[in-house]
Amino acid sequence: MPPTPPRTEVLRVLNPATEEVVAEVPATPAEDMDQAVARAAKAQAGWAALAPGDRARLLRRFADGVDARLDELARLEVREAGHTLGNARWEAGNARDLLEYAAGGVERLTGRQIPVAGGLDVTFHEPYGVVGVIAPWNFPMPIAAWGFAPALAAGNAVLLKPAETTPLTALRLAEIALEAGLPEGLFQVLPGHGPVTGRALVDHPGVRKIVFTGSTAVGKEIMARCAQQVKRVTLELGGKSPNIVFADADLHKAALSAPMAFLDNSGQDCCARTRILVQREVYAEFLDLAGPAVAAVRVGDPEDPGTEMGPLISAAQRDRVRSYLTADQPVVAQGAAPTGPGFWQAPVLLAPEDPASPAAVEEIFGPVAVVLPFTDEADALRLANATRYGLSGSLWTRDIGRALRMARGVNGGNLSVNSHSSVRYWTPFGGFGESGLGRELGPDALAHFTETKNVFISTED
Ligand code: TXE
Repeated sequence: MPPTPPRTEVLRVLNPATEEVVAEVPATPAEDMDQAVARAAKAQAGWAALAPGDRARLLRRFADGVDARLDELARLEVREAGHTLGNARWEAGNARDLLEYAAGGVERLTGRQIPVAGGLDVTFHEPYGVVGVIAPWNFPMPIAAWGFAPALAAGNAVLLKPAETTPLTALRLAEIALEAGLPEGLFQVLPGHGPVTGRALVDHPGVRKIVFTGSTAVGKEIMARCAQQVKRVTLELGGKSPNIVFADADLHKAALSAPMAFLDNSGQDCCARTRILVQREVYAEFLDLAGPAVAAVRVGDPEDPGTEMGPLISAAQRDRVRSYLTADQPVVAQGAAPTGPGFWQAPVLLAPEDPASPAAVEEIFGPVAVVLPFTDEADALRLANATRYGLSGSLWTRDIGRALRMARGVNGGNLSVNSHSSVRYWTPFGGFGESGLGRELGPDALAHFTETKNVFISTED
């Protein structure tokens, strides 16, 4: 096991728009994991034994508690993550919706009866027991909820480790769960450092499944560590999603929606459409429309209702983004951002000559996209699939045959035609290739938190 790096005992939460300290939260030491898992296991036994309707009722109460505090949660998210207030309200609403959706699935998590000779064969969905959810900072509430809501609904206990920079909404959600009547210990939030608290959660033998959203590098490490115990793992990792615009598309719509398709959440979105591929015949016209739209995006105070884009999460993230903005990259459009305190970065659209340059193939996770021309469908597909990722993608065309051919050809788990929509809590979400493993959300969300057990009952005398 590699040595554990030294870490501070307190997580200092900064407001990314002002750099002011919002809170200081104790980091969970690795030694606390045994106790947390034991408490969770104890609570889980009673939780799994509840009548499904009773479990569903408690989860609905949890959802109601979130709903009643939507504005408070959204404002907390603005302060710890720098999200615009509109986005943060959507995020709190998404956590509520997930809880309601998962509650609706409790009574529908049914097994099957399979025909056999000489008896009866039935399947059961057995909860894992204790599940670990490791959440990122880019959508702290929704992504945590994608794990904890279906996991709880399926009869598990959950230990949630939020990201170092964004523990506050998670802690508040745990309080709301207790107020709603969820048993003590069933849903615990363990703020802490990834390589300490996160690793202890991954390595603990009492935790039978890990759901991780974050970087591909850490995802690979977690998968390797889970393999030591054949621990179940779901990974939602990075993306470098294409936005493919054909000459026959509604060009206005495609070009004017392209900026926010990569700038929403300051580009810190695994589904961000950061590789804009445009058919050569309309390339110049597309840039004439999209370029000014990029420059016009209002970047500033996240609490101002007119703001479209806030700051980046941290100075480290800003520096990482800037490392891609090298002098040799042709800039075709650039916006403006505040100066002074806060982790600001203006929107940038690059037109690299080399489609394999780092900016064109690596996840930047900031307000930066590249635009590249293509000749025909085959060329578009070749460019679209020229990354190790495969999370999302958009296709703009009026030709339904082409839309379907392309949708089947692009390596990506979540594609949209004449739209940039990727995430709906009732449809499956996940990646191809190095974008992840397994699926979240959708009709099978609860089943992903269970083992299928088959039981044969003989009717022979
Ligand atoms: O991610 P990390 P970071 C991508 C994005 C971003 C980059 C780096 O490209 O620029 O990753 O972000 C926990 N064992 N995405 O450094 O480190 C960590 O504490 C167990 C894409 O913040 O992967 C946090 O809770 N856990 C993305 C979570 O993992 C560990 C969302 C994510 O942190 C750990 C975020 C370890 N050894 C970043 N090390 C998406 N898919 O949406 C860290 N963690």
